[in-house]
Amino acid sequence: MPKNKILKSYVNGKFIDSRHYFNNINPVNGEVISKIAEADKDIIDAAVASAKHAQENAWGQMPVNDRCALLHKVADRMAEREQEFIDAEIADTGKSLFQVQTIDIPRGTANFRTFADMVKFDSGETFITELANGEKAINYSVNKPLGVVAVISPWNLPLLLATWKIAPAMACGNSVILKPSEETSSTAFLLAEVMDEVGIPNGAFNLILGRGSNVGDHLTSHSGINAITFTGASSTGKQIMKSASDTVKPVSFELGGKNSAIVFEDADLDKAIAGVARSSFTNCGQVCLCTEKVYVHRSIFVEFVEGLKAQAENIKIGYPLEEDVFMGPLVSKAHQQKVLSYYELAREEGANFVTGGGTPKFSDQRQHGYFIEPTVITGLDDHARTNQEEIFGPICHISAFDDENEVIKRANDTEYGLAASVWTENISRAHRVSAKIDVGLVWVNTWFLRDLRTPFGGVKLSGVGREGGKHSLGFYSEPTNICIKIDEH
Ligand code: 6OD
Repeated sequence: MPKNKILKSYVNGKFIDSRHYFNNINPVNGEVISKIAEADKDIIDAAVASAKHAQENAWGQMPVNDRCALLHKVADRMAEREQEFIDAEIADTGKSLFQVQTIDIPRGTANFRTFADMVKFDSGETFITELANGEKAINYSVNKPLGVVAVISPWNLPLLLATWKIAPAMACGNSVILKPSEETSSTAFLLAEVMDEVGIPNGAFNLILGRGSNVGDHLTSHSGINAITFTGASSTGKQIMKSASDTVKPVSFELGGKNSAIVFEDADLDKAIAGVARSSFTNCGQVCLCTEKVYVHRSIFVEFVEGLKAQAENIKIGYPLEEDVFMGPLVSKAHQQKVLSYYELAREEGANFVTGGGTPKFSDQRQHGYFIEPTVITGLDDHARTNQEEIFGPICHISAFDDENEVIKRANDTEYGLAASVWTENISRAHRVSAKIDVGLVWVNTWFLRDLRTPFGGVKLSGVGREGGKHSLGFYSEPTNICIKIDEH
């Protein structure tokens, strides 16, 4: 993306400028990548009005096959412009080419294709009703779109998480207003161009750019928004829930996590060490599913800690396009400061730093970037703040456990409940333990292996509702039950 490029909101089929701009920063070196034209209330109002109009007309009335064919075209055009999406995601986030190529961008197209296919085979429920007094009826349900859905997406997996919500929402016949994180607007802007190019009717997809503090509340409290879907911090989820409450909007939230990995004495140790390194340090720990607490059976504790230390020290940190780089910078200076403040807190709480704990030193432009070391710590109590609060950085704490019931209790001793991973070669133990962990997702001998048809979401502070497969179709539509009496004569 050229440095002087201005990213604009997209409303009713047009890109809209504004009087206020803010800088989009490259986290690798702190330089300005582009400028973002910040939307204001009038632009949001126009987006809501156009989304409603499209939903009631061209988009909402379109036969489902045509709608899905258009969403496939979106995926096809994204694939044609893949390199631009890759470049844009890397520029905004600094994440490695390997990750963007294997996770972020392929999921963008897969999200559209999956939900465009699924919705065609979605059907309502039917019941033949026979009452005790002999009356009969047939009940069936018709799934209708909710109307206008606000999609509020985060900076950690920008395209992946925006499309994870846009695709099913649009497949179900809703219009969408996307508000991406102000840190990562570039792939959202490209997506708006793609929607425009393939002929999505004006208003069916709108993009609002701006800082959450300026535009968020007006959008989430807007009486014309019929539902809100959000992935991000639990604290923001609480705010959105409050602002949505006046008009009792349905919400679907995927929020923070404080995820455990549990490594049993019967695990394949090499696989477990490599797996926990991946679950702790992928995307610099900036995935809500990342592991921050590791429980290892006492009999293999020392060996495990040594192994994870070696893995962490082997991670190459650097430029996203450099060969073998696994970790780029954190997304922003503010986030780097936050994660470093947790490294400091861990020190104050008495942690032993097995490795890491600071920032890598560079003698080129990267010294102005937001890099951080992968960090492994031990020695803290389960109730230390470091072990209770979501850090969202490349750090994990390892502690030893002695038996199964103890570790389940300790893993559940958190306000969060998103994901866990269990490492064991004992199949019964895998089933037994997984079912007892209070989270929405458990991975056994793997991590972040995704099937888009499965329920995805968290419990407790980690979220409200589930998306994925029929759960997404369920959230983005409203069933109307129709009851028809059948007369005997
Ligand atoms: O893979 C997904 O569908 C998903 N919702 C991932 C969420 C990651 C959160 O950081």
